Amino acid sequence: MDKKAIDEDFLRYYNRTLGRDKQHCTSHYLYEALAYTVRDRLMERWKETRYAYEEKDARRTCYLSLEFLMGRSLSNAMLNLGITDAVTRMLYDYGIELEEVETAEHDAGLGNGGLGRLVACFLDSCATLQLPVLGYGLRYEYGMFRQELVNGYQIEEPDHWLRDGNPWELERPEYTQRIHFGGRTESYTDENGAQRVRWVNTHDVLAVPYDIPVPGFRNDTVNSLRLWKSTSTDEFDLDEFNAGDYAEAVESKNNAEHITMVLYPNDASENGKELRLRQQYLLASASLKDVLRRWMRLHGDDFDTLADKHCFQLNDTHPSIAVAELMRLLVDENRVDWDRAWDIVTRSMAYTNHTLLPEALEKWPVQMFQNLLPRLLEVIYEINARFLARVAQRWPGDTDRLRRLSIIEEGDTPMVRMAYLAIVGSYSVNGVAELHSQLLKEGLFRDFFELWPDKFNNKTNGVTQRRWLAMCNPDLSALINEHIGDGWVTKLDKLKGLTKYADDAAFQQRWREVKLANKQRLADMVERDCGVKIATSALFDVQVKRIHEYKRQLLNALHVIHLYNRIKRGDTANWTQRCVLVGGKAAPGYAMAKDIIKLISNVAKIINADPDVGDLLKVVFLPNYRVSAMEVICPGADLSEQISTAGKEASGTGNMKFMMNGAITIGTLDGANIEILEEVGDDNFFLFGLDAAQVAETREDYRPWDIIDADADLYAVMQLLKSGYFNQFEKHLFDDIINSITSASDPWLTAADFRTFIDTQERVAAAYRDQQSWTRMSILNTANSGKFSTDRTMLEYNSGIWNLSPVTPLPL
Ligand code: 26Q
Repeated sequence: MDKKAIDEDFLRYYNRTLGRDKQHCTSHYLYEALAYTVRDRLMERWKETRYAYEEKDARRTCYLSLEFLMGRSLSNAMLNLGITDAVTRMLYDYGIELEEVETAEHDAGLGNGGLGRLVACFLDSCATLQLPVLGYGLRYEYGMFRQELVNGYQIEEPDHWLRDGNPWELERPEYTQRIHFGGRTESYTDENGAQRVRWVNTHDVLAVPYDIPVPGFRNDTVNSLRLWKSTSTDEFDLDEFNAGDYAEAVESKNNAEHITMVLYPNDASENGKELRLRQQYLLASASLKDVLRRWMRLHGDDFDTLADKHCFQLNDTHPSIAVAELMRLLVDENRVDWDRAWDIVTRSMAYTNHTLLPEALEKWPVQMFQNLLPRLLEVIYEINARFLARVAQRWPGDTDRLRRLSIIEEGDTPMVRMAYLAIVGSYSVNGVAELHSQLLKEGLFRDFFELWPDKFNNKTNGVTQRRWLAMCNPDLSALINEHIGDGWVTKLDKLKGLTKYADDAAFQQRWREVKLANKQRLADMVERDCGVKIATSALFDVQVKRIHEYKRQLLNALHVIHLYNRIKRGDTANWTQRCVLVGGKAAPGYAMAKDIIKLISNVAKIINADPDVGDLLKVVFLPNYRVSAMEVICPGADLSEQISTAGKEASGTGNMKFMMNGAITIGTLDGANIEILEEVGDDNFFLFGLDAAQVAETREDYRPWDIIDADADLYAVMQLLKSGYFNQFEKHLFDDIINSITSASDPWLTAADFRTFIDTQERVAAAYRDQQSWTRMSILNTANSGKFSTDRTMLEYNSGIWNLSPVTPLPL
């Protein structure tokens, strides 16, 4: 672990393994040599961790998720191993900056946003808490698309992140699994005279696992993330082959490899795509078979204690076909009785919901299931029949309730409701923030709550402070350590100790200096990626997240246009310089989200070029928002925009990253904002807008035109928009946006929250002018962010759902 040993390995990899020399010193090969050097230091610990789990026969959680948004691994591994200093000094002696090497690593962008990043933070915390938690996911060849902006429009470029190889993965062909699709079912009588079903004439593909190490923080634990890649079985379709269609027969190989080719870039459901269902089933089936393989090696075909030793946590409904697949594996393939199998399933599955938007609840056409997974459809029918029989017992004659609760939605196109399958098959159903969990019980899942009140619970999200403070903000970390020690890295509540420095002028000065340096780093990135120069003296006002109407980037844009109007009419007394940064990806098929990007780009272009504006206001759309960009953005932000329509954002986690890094939130009473406000107090949070109940009430009789007519500022903003000022050569470009804001059925109530947003932003501007009091608020935000560590979240999952015991591996 010391500098000398690291140096020797690094040189050996660089010169001998990679065959490079001083002459052609590219950061990519430096990165690769360093990655191997660091990986070596994980390998033994990884093996010892596996042995320790095996030895203890530890109960474990398998976290099933279609997304793992891991970002970069090198700096995280170095931090957790405790070798960042040694590596920095080693490279320094060669005249190399660590940051240059780190940035050569491609993000592992195997997720859309919040849900995928959340589970990555969970894995970090579980390894740090020494909990036996194993991630199961898909090894997409192409991750989240790279976003480019061309003339203000989003262009999607494929993200071939594996092109230069991936030093963090280990292929494990010995654990390959065979996955079935298609075919049909037939019943037969087994040798004991029992009626059974088998699934025949299937088209099979193989799932090959790749393991990725997940190091804990300086504790010798290295957990695993296992990602499946689909490949062909190399069996030719004989009929086709005999018919002379050799090429077509070989082409079917291709189809198998397509399954894990690309991540679906939608953060709300994309309905009906068969390939997506194939992905979901491949993940569920391969992971469960992997668990049963290991189980049978240790316990034979005795499954009695399987549920005592396993929990399967379902990351949203995406992997929820696992409920039916585990039934099929137990009943059909291992001859367990239905009732005993159901007992095992319902004692091992747990489901986390991440959305309140009803349109985002996954449903699959029954017909598609019939074609692709005929046996699973039968299993689902059986689960549903038995479930509805119980409902009928409890509420005799209540056919409407049966219709509402059925896993199968009747209609012209009957559908399988995946959330209902997940709820029926799980012993725990949780939301991701207090408000969200409450609204699930009152709304979306009310009938189920009435049936099983004890299943429902809340687990408020968090983020890992290792990546989101210690790693991404080293200067602030050093300042904190100097005053309260470094205990917060594993016990985030300790940040409370900063409270007593909140009014200390010398500490405030240091705090501002760190923030300024971080703003400079962010400004450099903005200049490099957008060509816009921004002044670090300005208030950095940041909104980065997926582009979605409910997140209301539009409200932000209206505020910007309002500020522009003020500048143009000379209303600039006591002005606070402001730089508004917006970033995020739009789902490629989401036209309105793409329009919003174009609007912000056009507004930015005009404002930034207007000589009347100068440094008073700058607007930037940051392209290609991703994990590694956030690592630069959140340390440099002053103001965190969390302005969703109340009752729509399940939790949010960007809000927590900003808070931890000393940004102050302007936000609605939505998701985890409510809990952030609770922790930090209303003096240190800019609250505005309707709450969830008022939103519901306002929708009843909503007249945006009345609001616009009664508010001169909003009226002026809408006039400027309508005049085509921001789309001079592209008439009608923003008509859809204007119509949505002015529509009585605008679900997001943008106009309704305009006035209080504008007024609150004015309070923000005034507060920023008093740098002392602003710095105090900033310090108090960091100081009170302790609750939002995923260490806390994981301890709550463990005590409330998983019940795992920590396992300490033998020291090396
Ligand atoms: C579903 C079907 C087909 C294709 C795609 C999808 C799909 C993919 C991703 C549906 C939803 C997602 C992602 C949802 C998500 O990220 N939700 C966010 O989860 C965070 C972590 O809990 C919360 O903080 C956010 O509030 C929530 O929006």
